Amino acid sequence: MSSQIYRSASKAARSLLSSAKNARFFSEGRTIGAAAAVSASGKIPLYASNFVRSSGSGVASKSWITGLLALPAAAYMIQDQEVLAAEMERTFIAIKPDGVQRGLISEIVSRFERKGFKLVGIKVIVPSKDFAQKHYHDLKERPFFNGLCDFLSSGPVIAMVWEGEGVIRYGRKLIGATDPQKSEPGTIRGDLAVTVGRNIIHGSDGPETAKDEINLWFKPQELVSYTNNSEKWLYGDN
Ligand code: IDP
Ligand code: MG
Repeated sequence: MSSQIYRSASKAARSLLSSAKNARFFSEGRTIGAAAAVSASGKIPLYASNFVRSSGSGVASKSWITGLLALPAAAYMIQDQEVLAAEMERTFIAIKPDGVQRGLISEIVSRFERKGFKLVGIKVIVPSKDFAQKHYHDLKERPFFNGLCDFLSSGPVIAMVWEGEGVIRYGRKLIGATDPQKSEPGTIRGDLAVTVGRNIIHGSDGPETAKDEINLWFKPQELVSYTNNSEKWLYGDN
């Protein structure tokens, strides 16, 4: 086997897997293709989603895919139905009733979108007070808890799940400090809000809360796993 083919295949696989810390298989009709990187011993040690539709529009990965196709059939595998998909980090983001009423939905969505994060779930919901109390359960001892839950349940909220490398921590950076008086200019709260009680947006503060909040607000079938065409321009090691 050509060592050049091996190098380019394993490099592509490494770069993809580095941005996909946890990976899992899933089945979907419209999936991207998957290819196996082949080790020097001829075994098949790992699979990598190549972020290219099986119809083959991906320029970036074309050379190593072509290389793999030239290998003996036993040494590679292209799967259409079952692929290894990169499972990226996800966070829960909500535009609170003040952000919705002030017409800031598109402004906020566009900041996450332009950064390069991917929207995988969105809905308009008026939470009940009971639901708001569940969402803010860790603040139940705070003096503002009751008013906060009244407020969150006072009108439509845009509930969203955003996906991308580092989205939990960086989502908080985009949002800014809890108190808009202390948020840096350039952040959502810094640019668009004035007081802590009306700071327009919520974002999960860590991996555990992200998981819990996504599960509280969304059913699994309301979230969509898909490949965005720009991913090959957003992710990659040099
Ligand atoms: P975070 O939204 O930045 O994560 P948390 O401390 O989790 O901030 O508080 C949740 C929400 O509770 C805040 O976004 C804000 O709307 C509200 N809140 C926090 N501190 C105060 C306060 O001192 N007075 C009134 N509301 C507050
Ligand atoms: Mg919080």
